[in-house]
Amino acid sequence: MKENKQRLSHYDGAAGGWGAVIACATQVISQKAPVRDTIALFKMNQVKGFDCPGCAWPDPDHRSPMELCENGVKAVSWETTSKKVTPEFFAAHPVQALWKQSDYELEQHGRLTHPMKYDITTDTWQPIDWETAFNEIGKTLRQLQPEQVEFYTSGRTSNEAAFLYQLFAREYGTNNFPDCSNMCHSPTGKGLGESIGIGKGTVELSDFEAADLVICVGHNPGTNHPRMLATLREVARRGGKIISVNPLRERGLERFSFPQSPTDMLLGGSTEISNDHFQIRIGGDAWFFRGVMKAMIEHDDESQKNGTPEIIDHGFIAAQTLGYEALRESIDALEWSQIESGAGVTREEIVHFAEIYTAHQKVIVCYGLGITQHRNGTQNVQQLINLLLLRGNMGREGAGICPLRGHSNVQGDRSVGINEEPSEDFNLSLEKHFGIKVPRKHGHSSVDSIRAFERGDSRALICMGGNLAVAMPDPLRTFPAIRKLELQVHVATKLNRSHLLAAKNSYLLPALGRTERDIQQAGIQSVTVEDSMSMVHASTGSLKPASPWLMSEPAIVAGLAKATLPQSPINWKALSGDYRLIRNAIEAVIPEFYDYNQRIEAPGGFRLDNPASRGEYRTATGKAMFIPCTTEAIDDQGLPPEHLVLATIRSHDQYNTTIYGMNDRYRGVTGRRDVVFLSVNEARVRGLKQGDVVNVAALNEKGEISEERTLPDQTVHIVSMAVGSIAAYLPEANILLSLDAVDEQSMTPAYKSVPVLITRKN
Ligand SMILES: Nc1nc2c(c(=O)[nH]1)N[C@H]1C(S)=C(S)[C@@H](COP(=O)(O)OP(=O)(O)OC[C@H]3O[C@@H](n4cnc5c(=O)[nH]c(N)nc54)[C@H](O)[C@@H]3O)O[C@H]1N2
Ligand SMILES: Nc1nc2c(c(=O)[nH]1)N[C@H]1C(S)=C(S)[C@@H](COP(=O)(O)OP(=O)(O)OC[C@H]3O[C@@H](n4cnc5c(=O)[nH]c(N)nc54)[C@H](O)[C@@H]3O)O[C@H]1N2
Ligand SMILES: [Mo]
Repeated sequence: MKENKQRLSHYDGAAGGWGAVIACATQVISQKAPVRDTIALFKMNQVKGFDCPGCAWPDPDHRSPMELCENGVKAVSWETTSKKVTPEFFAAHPVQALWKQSDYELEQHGRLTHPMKYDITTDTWQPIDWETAFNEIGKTLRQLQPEQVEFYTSGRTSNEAAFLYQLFAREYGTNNFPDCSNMCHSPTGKGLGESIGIGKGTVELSDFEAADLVICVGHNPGTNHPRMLATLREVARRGGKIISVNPLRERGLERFSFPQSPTDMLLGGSTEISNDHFQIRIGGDAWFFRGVMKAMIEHDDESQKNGTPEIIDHGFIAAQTLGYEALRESIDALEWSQIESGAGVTREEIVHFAEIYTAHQKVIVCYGLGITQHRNGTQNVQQLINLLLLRGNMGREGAGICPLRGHSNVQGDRSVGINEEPSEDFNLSLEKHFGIKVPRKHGHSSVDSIRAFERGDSRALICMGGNLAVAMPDPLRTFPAIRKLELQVHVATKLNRSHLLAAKNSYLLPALGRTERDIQQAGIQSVTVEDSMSMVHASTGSLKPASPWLMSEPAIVAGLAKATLPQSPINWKALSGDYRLIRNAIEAVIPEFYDYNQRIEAPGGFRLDNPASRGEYRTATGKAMFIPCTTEAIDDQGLPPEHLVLATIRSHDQYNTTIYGMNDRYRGVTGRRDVVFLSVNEARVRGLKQGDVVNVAALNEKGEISEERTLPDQTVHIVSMAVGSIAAYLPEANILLSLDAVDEQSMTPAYKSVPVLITRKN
């Protein structure tokens, strides 16, 4: 990017609108995606089309002719690009040379076209035929112990591919399933599971039509779930209230111009989404929500004395919950001064939030990574549930919890068995249906797997998509740990840095994308995915594959399984030849998927059973549980007073580790990513102003600067930001993160609360 194109400014337009339309067109053109393929966009998220690989927000029942959004267009044109990474490309670019390129440049080379094997003597990837690749991988896997192998899944994998993948790994003999959900919503699975008996959200789209208050905590829908803005717009237009809790003021949550509304587009109209914003400090959520509950309890005590209507729903609590007394005790023990400094907002603001909350009858709490990616991620999630339970906002229409999940099928992958701790029911069911033995020992999550590589306990990595090395914290530990492996297999659509850590036996296997036609023995195939609201629906690709040598993910898994397990009683060829048979098998093993093939025929698919949404709590006690908070996001004992807490965040032009472009439109950043976000006050006390250049250094547990973990040369961008807080982009800022800073309950890294010091660069 040229220097003169770099700009840091203030964006005061609405989210969406013409900016989104222009960005769509620019993206399609820059990817050289043929116009014919771009028309495919119109089929995205339509009844017979393919599911958008962009996000996991559900499709409305009444689809507009073009149910797409700016970031969906980016995700699709990224996949349908006509640029190619061929064997000739690899011959001309040794791995060492590719390593010097940025993550942005690596993926910009285009789609992988051939199966490749790394050749250590020439330091290049060289073509190999599929059969030889499968046989060599199978042979190496047979020489290893199953417990030494890690089977990673990134959340674009379909239910069909994921089910076959876990079946293969379990028949082989391991539960080592590191998964991208370990990096985002494992605290949701764990926290909601303990609190309400199901590790998923409880609301559906129709609940947003009934809710009178929607609380948005720690998520950024304008960028990460843009189609959600259309839902929030409807809530706002019919008089529902939306409030947000976020250290940053995110434009998408303030004002939205709907690209599919002629009035908005032609007359420059827009809808105010949220006007009440609670700017808590990074890592302050558990303090803030305990403060809100304290204010409610105090107010309720007064009401009881004065005989005015109760603030807390004691009837609901007595009938449907357990643990209220313990929660109350833990909250009574807190001083307001502690709460104010932990949350970074005043008691008055907290009381104001409690008043808004208690003035509404049907409340949905939405949340994202601002809640989960902390040392207390699981307990953060549980504080949101406590808040809802205090007023019976669970198990009824218009109320409940709504985690904004990440990858478009991350929730489905977990539903069909990508789980390092499977239940005994699931194990027995797999054994019975397939006549195999599966392991009982629990396996590794993502953080465990990297630690096992480091120790030398695990020696092989199979990746079903994703960019594990770059997505994980702590490249100083993660990269060398992966580089020493004996076997790496990457099933991918595009080249990324994880592939460049190749060492001994490394294979790069190119897969069909979701937009592409998948023809198997039984004809054209559909796959299925599950969105954030437990809706399961079909996705059918229609475009010509990027290369004739691509294989579908189910076919690749079947090929690996056959070559690794020659004695397997499972008919892998039949399963991968007809995905209806895979769905029959899923149905046989997991009863919630009954009549699977029939039910996906319905427009929009079907909803998996969600007992908590009808007030049935399948917890150990059969009741919804109040769970107090015992861990804090930040332990500031020993930290220097001038420290800041840093969150890593996504720009508008990126999808996780995939960088589409250098702009972050709604935050006023153009042409660059070497930026830190800081409030005017935090800048002033450090003698800094807009455009100054700083170094950011991570602090270790003792509060000492870690010289190696430094992010140099970041330009200060002054924005509306909470006290004590600073933000920078992933993955560049991952150098600051420690593989040891995790939520111990879910093993999710604390990507959003890293203690740092900043110093001016002279
Ligand atoms: N276009 C696009 N779409 C995506 C993705 C993408 O990268 N690009 N990624 C996908 C994936 S895998 C996921 S998991 C989701 C992620 O979607 P989100 O959950 O929205 O993730 P982030 O952008 O990382 O962070 C969300 C917000 O958390 C706020 N935040 C930071 N720290 C705190 C805190 O301590 N407390 C509170 N309350 N808020 C805080 C930040 O200011 C930011 O607004 O999006 C999915 N969709
Ligand atoms: N610092 C910091 N780090 C983070 C986060 C954070 O907030 N802060 N967020 C974390 C989160 S929420 C997540 S989910 C992880 C993401 O971790 P991953 O899911 O591992 O990473 P992605 O960047 O989504 O993966 C991109 C790669 O996926 C491959 N790919 C894309 N589509 C397909 C497909 O259809 N099939 C196959 N086989 N491959 C495909 C391409 O090769 C592409 O290069 O990152 C985590 N890392
Ligand atoms: Mo994610």
